[in-house]
Amino acid sequence: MTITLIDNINIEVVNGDITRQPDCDAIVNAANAQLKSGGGVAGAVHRIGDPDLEERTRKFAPIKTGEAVITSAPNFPNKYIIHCLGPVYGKDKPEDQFLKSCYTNALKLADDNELQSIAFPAISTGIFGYPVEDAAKVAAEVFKAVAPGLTCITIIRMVLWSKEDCTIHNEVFKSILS
Ligand code: AR6
Repeated sequence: MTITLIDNINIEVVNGDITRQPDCDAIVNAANAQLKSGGGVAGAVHRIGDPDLEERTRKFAPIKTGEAVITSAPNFPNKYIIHCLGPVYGKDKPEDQFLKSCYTNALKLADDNELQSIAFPAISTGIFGYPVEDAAKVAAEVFKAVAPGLTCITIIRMVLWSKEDCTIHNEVFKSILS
């Protein structure tokens, strides 16, 4: 599904793998504080990028909840990887503010680096336990709020690993962004 926001910014929702988005300038990693390999997205990203990727992330670690850092993307077709540390649901409160910071900081980094396209996984909704529908609302609200201030980004893609999460994002994004 694609929704066109103001100023020709397209929001896309797709079912797929964040490591297989060759047409995006940057992909986002749902990272851990140490910016190392782990489960889920971080595992998939580092399996492809390491050892070079860990060499690039090392100097930024540890990062704080809600923070985002940008590195090159060794072994990927993308130019950059933006690493975000999402909140652990039930622990890092208020969770919605931390999650909002992740999306806002990642978009700002991408735009400051003059990127046109960025792909996000559903940060915090795996191992960190954030309910998918609530997390989708946070992402959509950030896209709506931040879009008018972006100068370079024209494509923001949400890449959902499961069909069910994709359906939930389609519904939430339609109601907030259409
Ligand atoms: N492409 C897109 N989405 C994916 C992929 C993939 N290849 N793999 C999983 N997902 P998670 P978090 C979905 O756990 O909750 C790690 O161990 C997944 O179904 O990757 O932010 C790190 O080291 C879920 O919907 O990230 C951290 O310690 C979403 O991506 C911790 O987990 C996020 O799941 C971060 O937890």
